[in-house]
Amino acid sequence: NKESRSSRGALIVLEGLDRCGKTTQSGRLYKYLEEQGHSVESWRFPDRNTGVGQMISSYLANKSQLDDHAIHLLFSANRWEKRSLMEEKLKSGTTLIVDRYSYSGVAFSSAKGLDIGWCTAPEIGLLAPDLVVYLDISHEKAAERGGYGDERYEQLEFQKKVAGSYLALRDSSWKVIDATLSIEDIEKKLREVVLDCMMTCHKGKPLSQLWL
Ligand code: NYM
Repeated sequence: NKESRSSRGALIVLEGLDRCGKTTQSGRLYKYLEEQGHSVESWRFPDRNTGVGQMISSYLANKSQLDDHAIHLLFSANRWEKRSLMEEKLKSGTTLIVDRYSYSGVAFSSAKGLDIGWCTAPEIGLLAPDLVVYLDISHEKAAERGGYGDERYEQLEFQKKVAGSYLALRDSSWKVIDATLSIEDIEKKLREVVLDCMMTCHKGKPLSQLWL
């Protein structure tokens, strides 16, 4: 019908420290929404499938070295190269669940000591999420979850700094969910805020841009 053709999808972003459970929750949310008959896709950044994504992947695996500014801009470029497709999907009514976005970019790079304003600049003009969900866990608790992998950044002291950066970035519009709850409880809370957001978008909330 006319209404559903003109209504857009929602841009949902999940953020949090490494091992906070984002990937598990994105997967479960995706499955749920799909089963409910929504048009939905599961995305993640970095998107390691592109040329830029492969450079990022090699950096994260410690197989290449890059200046902190250079890798920051690659992460940002990786979002820019997906921007038009993202807009197309949203406008055609598909909801996107995105595992990490610009906030990861700013939080991880500023945790290395880069200026926040400098980190934010290349993100200006990307699509603004309709909802940011922060899965909240302390760096100590996250580290207890089977330990970190071998990737760059997956270290206790660094994650502590990242947590501080996220705290500085958070605003009142973010939905913060306690990531130490059971998988099912988190899933339930997540569904609530997401369905609510999808409804708002469906009713005609316009798409907007970062970083305002
Ligand atoms: N990361 C992720 C950044 O440093 N900047 C970014 O812009 C993004 C999207 O990459 N430790 C970091 C956070 C993670 C790492 O992400 C890889 P994942 O979700 O483990 O694939």
